[in-house]
Amino acid sequence: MMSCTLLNPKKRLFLCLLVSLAFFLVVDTSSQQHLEAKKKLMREKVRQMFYHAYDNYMTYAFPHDELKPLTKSFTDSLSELGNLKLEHLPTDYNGSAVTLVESLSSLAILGNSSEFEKGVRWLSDNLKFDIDARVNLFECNIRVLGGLISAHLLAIDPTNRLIQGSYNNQLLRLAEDLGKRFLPAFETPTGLPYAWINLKNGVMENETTETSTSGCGSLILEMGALSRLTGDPRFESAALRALRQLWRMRSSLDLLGTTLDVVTGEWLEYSSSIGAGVDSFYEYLLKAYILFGKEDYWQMFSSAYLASQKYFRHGPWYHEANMWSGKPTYWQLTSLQAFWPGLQVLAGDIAAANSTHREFFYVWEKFGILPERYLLDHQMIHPTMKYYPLRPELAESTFYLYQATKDPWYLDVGEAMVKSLNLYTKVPGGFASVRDVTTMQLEDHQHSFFLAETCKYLYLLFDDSFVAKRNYIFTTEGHPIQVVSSWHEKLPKSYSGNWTLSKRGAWESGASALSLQVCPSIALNSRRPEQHRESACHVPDEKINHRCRSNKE
Ligand code: DMJ
Repeated sequence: MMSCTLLNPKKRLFLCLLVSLAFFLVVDTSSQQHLEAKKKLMREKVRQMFYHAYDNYMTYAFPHDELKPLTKSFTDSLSELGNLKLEHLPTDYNGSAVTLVESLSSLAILGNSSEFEKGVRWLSDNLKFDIDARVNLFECNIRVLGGLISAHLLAIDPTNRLIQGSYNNQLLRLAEDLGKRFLPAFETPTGLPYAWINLKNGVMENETTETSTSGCGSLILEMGALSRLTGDPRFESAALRALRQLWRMRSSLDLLGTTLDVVTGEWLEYSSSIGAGVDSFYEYLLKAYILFGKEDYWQMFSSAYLASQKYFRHGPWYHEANMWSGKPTYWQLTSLQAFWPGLQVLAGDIAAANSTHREFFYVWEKFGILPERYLLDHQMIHPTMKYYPLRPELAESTFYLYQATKDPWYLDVGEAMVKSLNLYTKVPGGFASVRDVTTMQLEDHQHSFFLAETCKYLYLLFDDSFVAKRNYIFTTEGHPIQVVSSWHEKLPKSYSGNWTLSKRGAWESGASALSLQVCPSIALNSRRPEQHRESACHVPDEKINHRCRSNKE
């Protein structure tokens, strides 16, 4: 080959540039090919995980609610959630197939139309809610109502081709039946719903009046969607009334407590956080704004979000704080908090999301899996809450961050998580929860959210074709609901360019909900233009594309 040095300087420069360009192109193409090969391999691994969990459930637990993978038996969690002992259930009660309901949207994402259709047919013929069981409203809403609504929307979407025969809205009818059974829970002086409801008999005598912020503040996506689909406004207005009441009860710092009384409307637990008992309240404010385009949701979210950044955030960590004084209460990481970076991605606060996610992954790596609680002030695991019940939150945030940044580091995180899950939690009968992450002792329970969320988010991390095609938001239980302009009352005031484009009627054109990122600073400035408040958002990234690799960056 001719050497560059034999040519005149101009030609030499040109040739050298050409050679370097070719070199970089080859390197780039091969690293791209490497990335694609890795994604393919990983999505197959996650697919196998899903089917290992699903097939074992179908073999040993269906039509009961959840699988006990160590003993290859079942548990009826829907009624267990209601503290109802199995022996007190009606003798003909065979469970509500919660894991099947929760698996439908994942089956759709995996493209398994025949299993999806089989599930829909079975549920249409057999699922009944006329049972004397006391269930938790929040859990039943996010798992069963949300699972049914999402599967119904997927079933009627002609582009999915999930149902070959006829489908006559059976899942929607079931959802409507369940939604009506929820309504008596909202008949309180405050409009805040009871945490527990008997599906057959309504609110039971001497029912507890205590509930949590997430328990009554995370119903609007499912119940709002149910109203839009059935034309019956009662579901959405009950959930919205409860949400507004909750918001009215906030402190002057825009903080909410964790537990409250639905009859008196008084706070019972003043310690406030982004974790257990509150988490999905924040999530639903932003997602309701995206799904329904109501400015109110945005105003509530932006104020609540800024307060969370002001009073809970300490570097990348989030401690708890007293809702009245804003003073720190507990310095602990709870595993549910790991959803927060995903929410921050939706809100456009990617730099903050990145740094918090990194710390959570650090704790995951330290123990091999994420413990339920980790004491930040002592840098040690909580003495009793050492368990890991196959939770999805870190996988969820990893998926969102990869979507936002395309930084391959997040694929490595997903790969490490898949490896740990297979190493520590896979057993012949499915996937088992971990009782103690310091010994990896297992517990006989495969929660339905492992199929609804953990496997789904890991799969979407390595294969995002489902979200690339259409515009979805995911409920707190990971069930996709398509964002459609006809559900929007009016164009939101603060929106990004992509939002405007999408509003031109081309929801199908490829914009994903992730491209609808909006920033609180915009809304705040437009709300009170006279008073500029510093937003926690948009901390300028030192590196382009947010490709930070260390905490310092
Ligand atoms: C899920 O049921 C939902 O994500 C809920 O919002 C809280 N977390 C569990 C799984 O960890």
